[in-house]
Amino acid sequence: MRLSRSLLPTLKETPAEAQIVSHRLMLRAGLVRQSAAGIYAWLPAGLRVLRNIAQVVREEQDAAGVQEMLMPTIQSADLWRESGRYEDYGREMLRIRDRHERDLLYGPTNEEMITDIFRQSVRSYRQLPQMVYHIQWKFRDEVRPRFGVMRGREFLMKDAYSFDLDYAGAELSYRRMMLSYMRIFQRLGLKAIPMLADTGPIGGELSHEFIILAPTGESQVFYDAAFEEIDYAGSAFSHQSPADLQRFFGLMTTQYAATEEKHDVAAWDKVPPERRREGRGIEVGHIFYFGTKYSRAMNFSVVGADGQPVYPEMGSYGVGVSRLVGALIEANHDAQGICWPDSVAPFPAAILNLKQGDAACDALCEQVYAQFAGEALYDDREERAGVKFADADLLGHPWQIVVGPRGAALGRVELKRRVGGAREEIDAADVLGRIR
Ligand code: 5CA
Repeated sequence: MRLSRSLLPTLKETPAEAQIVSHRLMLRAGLVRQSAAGIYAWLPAGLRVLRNIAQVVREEQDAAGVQEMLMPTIQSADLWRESGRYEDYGREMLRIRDRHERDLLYGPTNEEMITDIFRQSVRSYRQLPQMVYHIQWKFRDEVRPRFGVMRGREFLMKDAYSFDLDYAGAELSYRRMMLSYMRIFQRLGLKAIPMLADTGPIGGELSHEFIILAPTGESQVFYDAAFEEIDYAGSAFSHQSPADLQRFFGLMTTQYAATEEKHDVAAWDKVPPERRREGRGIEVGHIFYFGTKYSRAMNFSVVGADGQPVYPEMGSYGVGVSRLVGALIEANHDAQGICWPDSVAPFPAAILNLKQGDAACDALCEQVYAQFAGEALYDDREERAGVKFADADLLGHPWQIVVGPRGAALGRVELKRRVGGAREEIDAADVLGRIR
């Protein structure tokens, strides 16, 4: 992308309405713009980050055997009347009426809809177990939308649903999903810890929240650093092996981790002091096992092996995709701006032309830009070097490629790493190879 013709409106001043650092930086770096309370437009650079996060989620869900699909945002109220949640959900639900006076709603979650879809198409025990997911916008009319995309009203969620024939199967699905989540968060460079949680409006018996530490988190959390030492993405655990999943789940539930509401001081005192991690936490994911709550309420059964009806055991599993953009910034920034991890950065590198209009600089920048096939940000504006450096730091590209007249004469550029600030001078032809 050429910055001179990009919708990348950076701000020098700190917007007054933003209370936390990620919200301030998202506005200043031109990632989003608010269009109404808790409702945001995603500008090109912000959308790139959102898509990169969704892609990591997608790859890990696919690897765990979860099938991708896409359900609509608008749902029929009748489905929610079947489960009883149309009344129960309360004022967080955005209710809509169409021209035929039919009651609709903007989906806050999809348990009813997916149960209906399975009810229409799955008849036999032979077709289960199955897991599906989609990445779709949700709407919750939060009382107090705040902190930018962290607690929005319209937000992007990955939600998955599992259908099993019995408790043992449902337990496997739950554990498989938990492993998939730990891999997702590890790939995003986040230390997210699973903590036993309340089930709230989703309902059910078993639930874990995935929480990362950040000073602006909404609740106090406590955990054993042992969680941080496990390599979830490596080959230690396989999704396919029930024994591996059991060992994995054992590790996740025997080490100490709790939110304020579930904190047990006596158990915490037994964790060696050097391994205690304590602070404010942001919830980036939440998983639920709720058995036959929806399959019974909505009368969805399959014919079992013995010819008798079986109500499938279900679970649902959410990741806050748009919230993760904010959470990642909370975890990765400094006084100058954002420090994107390589896995989600909008661009791997920015090319800074320190003397726009100088024939040698312009030519060398074009040569480097061509190496990236458009997938770098070329700062080709007629601006002072200081402005370009400040904007590149604010936007947080993992690499900065600095082209000035002295180096350009020799075909050389300065390569700077955003985190740590290490610099080296290299031949322009070697840039892409060096970054990869
Ligand atoms: N149906 C279940 C699982 S699919 C469900 O809706 N779970 S949830 O309510 O816990 O939401 C899942 C995730 O969405 C949360 O962990 C959080 O990361 C994200 N989320 C929830 N509410 C908001 C919000 N108002 N703004 C941004 N993200 C949100």
